[in-house]
Amino acid sequence: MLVSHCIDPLAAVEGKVTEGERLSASDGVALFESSDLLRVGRLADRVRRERAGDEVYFVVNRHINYTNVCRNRCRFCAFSRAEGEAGAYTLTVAEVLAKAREGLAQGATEIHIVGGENPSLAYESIRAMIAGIREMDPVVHIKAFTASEIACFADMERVTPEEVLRDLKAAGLDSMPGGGAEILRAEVRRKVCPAKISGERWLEIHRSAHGLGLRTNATMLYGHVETYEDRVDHLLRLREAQDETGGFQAFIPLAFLPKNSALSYLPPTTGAEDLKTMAVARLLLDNFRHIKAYWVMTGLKLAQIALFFGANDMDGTVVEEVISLMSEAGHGQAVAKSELVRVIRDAGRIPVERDALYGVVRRYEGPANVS
Ligand code: V47
Repeated sequence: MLVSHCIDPLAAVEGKVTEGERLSASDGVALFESSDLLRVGRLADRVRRERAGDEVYFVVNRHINYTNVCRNRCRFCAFSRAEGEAGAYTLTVAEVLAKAREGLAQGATEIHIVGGENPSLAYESIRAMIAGIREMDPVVHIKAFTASEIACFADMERVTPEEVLRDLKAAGLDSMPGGGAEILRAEVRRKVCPAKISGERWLEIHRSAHGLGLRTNATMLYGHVETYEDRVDHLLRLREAQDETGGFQAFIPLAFLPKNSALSYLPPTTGAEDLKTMAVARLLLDNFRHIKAYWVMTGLKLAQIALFFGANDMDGTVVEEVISLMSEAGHGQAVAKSELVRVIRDAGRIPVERDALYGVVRRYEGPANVS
């Protein structure tokens, strides 16, 4: 037994998965180091089927990126600008509300708002965006502001992030997206996002949100300077936080898009790497139900294949997303609901339009017409 595990490190991992045993950091590294993509994928697919079934979720949503002015200037980011620099923009509250209104008219059940950390943007405007959307629609789900934006608002207002979250929740905030996590380890953050909040603070703010009853997501930006050990450390820290709070809804791996960033000399990730990362996330994050293939970053075709590597969610219709646009991701900004349904069906799975909290809006069983 011992000998076969030495020759074949994946055999031990497969044994643990079969026994329902939690995977360790070294198991995670062994999975990443394996070049047997289909074997890793098959394992993740098995776990996905057991934990999340054959339904694949998507949401009709509208992303709004309200400003690209950012005090952090992370090296991986092609989106951010300094104040006054060519291309810098900050939407007015009225412009944000107009985009939200447009989203609602198109049937969005979730409005997803993120932006740069712009200290010149008054907190009153931030609050007014949330309160304005809530006034416009009492039920639409407002998912807004990464932990690092929340930390920026707290700094500006000289209050704690928890106080900011409490106040935004009172204004209408429902949940937080998973951005800003990057790679949680300090050594990596020093290299790619030295001015951003620490990994510990990111986790602390998510814990605070969970304590207030706000669900959140978690991301991992991979494929830049980090090692497999760094990715595994990141995933295990998320797993530990989830053990404590249970407040994370979904995990979203984000493949680094190098174009137009300060790290543009790095090559983009490959399809094999993207699929393996998806699979390892499914296997290590045994307490996350939903693993999302965010098609805006990878393209719809690879996101569909990710459904065989552990993913059970394809995010949504999106409409406009400036972060990937500035990185020239080239996969488009919007996809029709009918196209998401077609892609999911073609993968042999059941498309389910969900709301932001994974409540079922519509289950597409059989060859129904999609409108
Ligand atoms: O925090 C920035 C990442 C994130 C690049 O919670 C980049 O449902 C790739 O978090 N290449 C924002 N990624 C997007 C995000 C997100 C997206 C979809 C759904 C959810 C959710 C969250 O994008 C940033 C950063 O980690 N990012 N630059 C880049 N060049």
